[in-house]
Amino acid sequence: MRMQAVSQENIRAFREAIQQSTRIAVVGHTHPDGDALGSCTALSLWLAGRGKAVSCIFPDTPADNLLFILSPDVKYVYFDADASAAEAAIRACDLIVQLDCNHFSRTEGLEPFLKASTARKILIDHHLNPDRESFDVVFSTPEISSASELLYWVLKAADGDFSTSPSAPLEMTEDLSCRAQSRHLMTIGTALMAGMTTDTNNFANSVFPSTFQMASELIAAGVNRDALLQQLYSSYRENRVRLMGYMQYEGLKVLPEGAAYMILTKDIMSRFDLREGESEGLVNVPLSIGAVKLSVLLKEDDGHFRVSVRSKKGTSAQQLAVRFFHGGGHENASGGKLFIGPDIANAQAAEAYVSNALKTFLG
Ligand SMILES: [Mn+2]
Repeated sequence: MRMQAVSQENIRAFREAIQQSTRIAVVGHTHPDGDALGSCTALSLWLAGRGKAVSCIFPDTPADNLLFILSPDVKYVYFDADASAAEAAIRACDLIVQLDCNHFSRTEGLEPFLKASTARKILIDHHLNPDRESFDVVFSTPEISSASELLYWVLKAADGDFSTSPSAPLEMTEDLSCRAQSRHLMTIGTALMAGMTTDTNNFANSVFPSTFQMASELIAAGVNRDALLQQLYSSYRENRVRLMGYMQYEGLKVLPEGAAYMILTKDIMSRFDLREGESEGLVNVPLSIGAVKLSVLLKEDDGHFRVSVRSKKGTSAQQLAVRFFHGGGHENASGGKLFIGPDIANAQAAEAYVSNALKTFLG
């Protein structure tokens, strides 16, 4: 099986760029999710296995519940924790590989340094409308589950037996109560499986025949999917479950037009002592209602709301995000922002804005 998007020409250019470079920056997007962490970790391990000096750079520190995807064999740099280290790593590199984001702007504070860099640049991404002009080699496939899956096919085409290197066998510890132990066993295959699993919401969305094939091959190679699922979906704190219940009971608004929205304010987050990453998946819940085809979650941040949009097939989450929330992403899963000041007068005005946006969009 060969992914169509992984052309021989692109693979040749990918191989050549890596051969000709010694210091490589692997870059992911702001508020890194499982796919960003999984794909960037997997590529960093693969490059390190080929003797490259690699820095894996993110605009901000990952959420606690995703830290298990990190590998102790990778050097991570977070712009929010150490801006000068991130800048230095980008300045020093002779190759940049950006994963799981279609535009420099998705890297927030890293953007000016990436733009200024004269290093060769490779993009490996599955979002709509990639910024092709800014990259020398572009792997862009919107019809795929995740950046992790796309990277899997790229690495397979570039290096047939990558899944057994650098550290076989692919396995996670059975003792999942010990995060340090499971981190130690994070491998290329497990990182890619983690990224694909989170982006498909455990095989619920954006799943293609190639996705099952990747999963099948990785499980055959020894990736422990049970351990992965335990970490991803059965290791939350009680606070999250109570917050999810509260939001569904008190916070959910359903419009007759076939849309639903929820607003997660700072007040609610502090009442439930909610941490970054703990509202993951909440935006999907309203889509379980038959009449709801579009779901929006607003999450209050400093000076703006972070917006998540999900839709059923036939309704475009992406168009809503582009038209009303300065965002975009995938057809049925997009994100954006709602700015206090430019878009709405104050935080209390968010509800009227989102309600009107949904009515206009579906009306
Ligand atoms: Mn992704």
